[in-house]
Amino acid sequence: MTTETRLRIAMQKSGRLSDETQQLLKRCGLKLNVADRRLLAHVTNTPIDIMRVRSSDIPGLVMDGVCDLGIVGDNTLEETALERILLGEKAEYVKTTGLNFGGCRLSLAMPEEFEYQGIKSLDGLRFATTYPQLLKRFAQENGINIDFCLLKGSVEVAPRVGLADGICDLVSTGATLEANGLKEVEVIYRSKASLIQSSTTINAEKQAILDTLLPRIQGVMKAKESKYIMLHAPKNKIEEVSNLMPGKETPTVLPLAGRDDLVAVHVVATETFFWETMEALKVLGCDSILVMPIEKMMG
Ligand code: PRT
Repeated sequence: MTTETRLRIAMQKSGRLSDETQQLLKRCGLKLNVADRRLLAHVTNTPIDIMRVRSSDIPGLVMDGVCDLGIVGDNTLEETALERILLGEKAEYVKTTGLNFGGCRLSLAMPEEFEYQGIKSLDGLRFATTYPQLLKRFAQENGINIDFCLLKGSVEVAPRVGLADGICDLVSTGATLEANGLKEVEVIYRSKASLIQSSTTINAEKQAILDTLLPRIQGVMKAKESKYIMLHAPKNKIEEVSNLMPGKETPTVLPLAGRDDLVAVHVVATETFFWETMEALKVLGCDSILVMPIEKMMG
């Protein structure tokens, strides 16, 4: 158990996950100044330090207990865990909560002209990748032999320069593959950012900080996915209106001053609120329909 009383969180210094991670921590009420170039940023209103590092270093820092928490893509986490297991190093961590950003997939992609006829047609081929462990696991699970060459960047140029037959890389929109004359043939892993926790026991002071922080993180995530909906509805259509509302919350029905025929309906929708639902509500005689973002949520 450590004697340190400030909770330490590892996050990506700069890159695809850094802005969203910073916003998440700020929305949890943490005041942090990450404008400077320091590796360790102090949160000024809570005993928390933020360690700003490369994404690929985050899992190891948490697994070794150097940081208590980390925010990292599942792809990096799983790759590091597999590699550490192979090397006989510590690979334990607790996945505290999935976060709703950083979504992508790790895919196998081949040149456009390649005739793909199922996984077996990849047998014996060579792939350029930053994720050799996830690639090897996929090959083993599917009973094929795959060779790989390790590249830390510009993976997509490998087939064109004769370094590999195909690639195994992260994809989000697919634009990079298309721009390089490649087509996605198999998704081997789906990833999002996650909050991970060290499996090392922490002291009571740190535990108390963690107990405050975790519900806040979950609250911010829940709020991000939810919408607050307000509308005016005919009094005799309340049940039909409620049935159209996405999510599981029971609507609040309020009287409207001077109107016996109309009521105000307020509801928190936890699923996507589509234009089609708004149109269906209009058909039922609803108007003044407002859909608003929610900043924070608890309970
Ligand atoms: O630099 P550092 O060591 O911190 O890590 P990194 O090089 O992995 O950083 P970064 O910022 O590129 O990625 C951080 C994390 O963001 C990844 O580990 C994923 O969890 C997540 N993520 C989400 C992505 C993408 N989407 C993504 N599209 N990471 C990389 N890409 C790249 C991909 O490698 C390819 O080059 O984007 C390109 C493809 O994008 P599309 O939209 O054209 O398909």
